[in-house]
Amino acid sequence: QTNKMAWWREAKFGMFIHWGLYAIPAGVWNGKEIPGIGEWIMKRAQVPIAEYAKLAEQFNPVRFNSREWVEVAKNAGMKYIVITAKHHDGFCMYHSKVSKYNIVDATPFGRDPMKELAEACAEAGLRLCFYYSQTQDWYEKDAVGNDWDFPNAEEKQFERYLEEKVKPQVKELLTQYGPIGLIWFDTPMMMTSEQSIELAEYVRSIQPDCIVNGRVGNGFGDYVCLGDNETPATSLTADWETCATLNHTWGFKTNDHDWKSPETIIRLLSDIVSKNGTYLLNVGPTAEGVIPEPSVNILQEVGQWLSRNEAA
Ligand code: JFZ
Repeated sequence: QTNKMAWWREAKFGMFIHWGLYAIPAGVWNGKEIPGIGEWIMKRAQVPIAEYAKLAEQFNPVRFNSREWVEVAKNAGMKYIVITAKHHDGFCMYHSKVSKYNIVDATPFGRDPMKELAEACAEAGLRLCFYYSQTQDWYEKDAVGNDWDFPNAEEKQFERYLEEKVKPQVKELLTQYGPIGLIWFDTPMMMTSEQSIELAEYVRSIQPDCIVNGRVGNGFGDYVCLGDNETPATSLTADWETCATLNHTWGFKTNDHDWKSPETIIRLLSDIVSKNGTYLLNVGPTAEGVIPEPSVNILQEVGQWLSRNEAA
């Protein structure tokens, strides 16, 4: 346990990447602006699966370059990357045999960005980690969250979804891309203690050194996850991480231009690190596969400050 946490305790600073089909509408559905975080647009606008899935047919991020993304993270002083392998919308951003609803089989792009990122991370010495939404999956009847396509909650077999989709996909993520630093689960909601333990143990059974974050649920992760930009008043004895956005959304939104300043980010980073925490800072690439320029600029300034102060 102590051993496998060592790299993460030293890392202090990581890049969170929210990237998926939601980058296409980017906060606007049928010409209407949908309030809230961009990656929740399917739920917020109650978009039927049949309609949302059409986004896949036009997802072609030809400007995606894994080396460029890893460069941005590395130059910012970040030591690991956590990217959305599957967010709440259920669309897999990697090549899955468990679900055809994935970036290789369902888009004109046809490439597996996780393979490319795994290579680029290995070259640059960064740890690759995966975000995986284990409870909410708006593409599945048996998962949690989509009550517009699936109004009959009594028919839901959550356990079946865990066995037939979550576990097989977690296994894919832990066997197709080399060593994975951590799996970042999210919004445990109805997960029971037994289910949380089992999922965490399942990860460990495949890659014993893979860290499991706190949102696997019920306190069974390897460290505590705080909310968006939340920092405790004092240092904690437990390992902890704050995940945070640079503007007000995780997934890309065309109309969110309210960026934090580099000074603010530097202050937050210093505060978090001084309290023994880790800062997981988000970027939301566009549907073309580009990290928005304001994000790149902020991160570059943070990295320059770090190297000037030799704090990296
Ligand atoms: C969740 C997701 O719903 C969201 O889309 C994004 O991926 C984010 C990183 O995680 O949202 C949460 C969940 C929990 C808290 C905050 C945002 N929390 O505990 O403060």
